[in-house]
Amino acid sequence: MMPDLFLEERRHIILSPGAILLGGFALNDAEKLLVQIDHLATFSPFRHMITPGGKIMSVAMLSSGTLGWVSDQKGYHYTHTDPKTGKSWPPLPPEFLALAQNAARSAGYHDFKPDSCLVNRYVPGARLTLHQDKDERDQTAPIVSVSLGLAAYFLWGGLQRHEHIKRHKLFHGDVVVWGGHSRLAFHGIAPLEEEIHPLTGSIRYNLTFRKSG
Ligand code: MD3
Ligand code: FE
Repeated sequence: MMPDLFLEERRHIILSPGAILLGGFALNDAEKLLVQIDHLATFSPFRHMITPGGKIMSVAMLSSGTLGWVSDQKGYHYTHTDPKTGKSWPPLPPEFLALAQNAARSAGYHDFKPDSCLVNRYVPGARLTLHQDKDERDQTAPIVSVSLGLAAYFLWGGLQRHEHIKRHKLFHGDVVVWGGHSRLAFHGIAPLEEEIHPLTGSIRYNLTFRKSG
């Protein structure tokens, strides 16, 4: 019999240097995470932000934590208050924080202290074009991402936009810890396919935990 330890390890895959896939890491927590997302949305509703170029994003977003990521005509930045409500972003739910810290620890980051969780909501056709995450003050901290609901193709390249793009399908419950060399890689999400997930219907959610301030 194969010891469980090895079954666990087989799900830890290095996608690229510094990027560790923890396959199914959030599966047991998924339903309570989805309840928390609905709860957060009653405080800070999902909205389609405007890119600095004036386009409406196809992905709807909200934030929680002391800082929230915002895009508007002025650019990308982090704010303490939700521009839509004028109030603080809702605090990070303890379940969110525990999951993010456990995932980071499994990937070797023992003192990950995220202050922000961006929740992205995709419907079929929604996508995220190639970009880098470089609005965070401390870029040595990893980013932890959690995929829920419909699966999507994650696309990523190198440190320059023109580099070869690889793709990997991210499924419900998958967690990826992006640190080291992968932290500033170009990445995006291909247009979501038309499918139905038993827990979320035609929706994909992605949580990204960051140390932003
Ligand atoms: C690779 N979100 O919110 S998560 C984003 O699925 C974002 O919604 C995507 O890219 C989503 O900025 C992808 C995976 C992810 C997050 C951050 C990264 C991959 C990353 C930072 C550096 C490299
Ligand atoms: Fe990103």
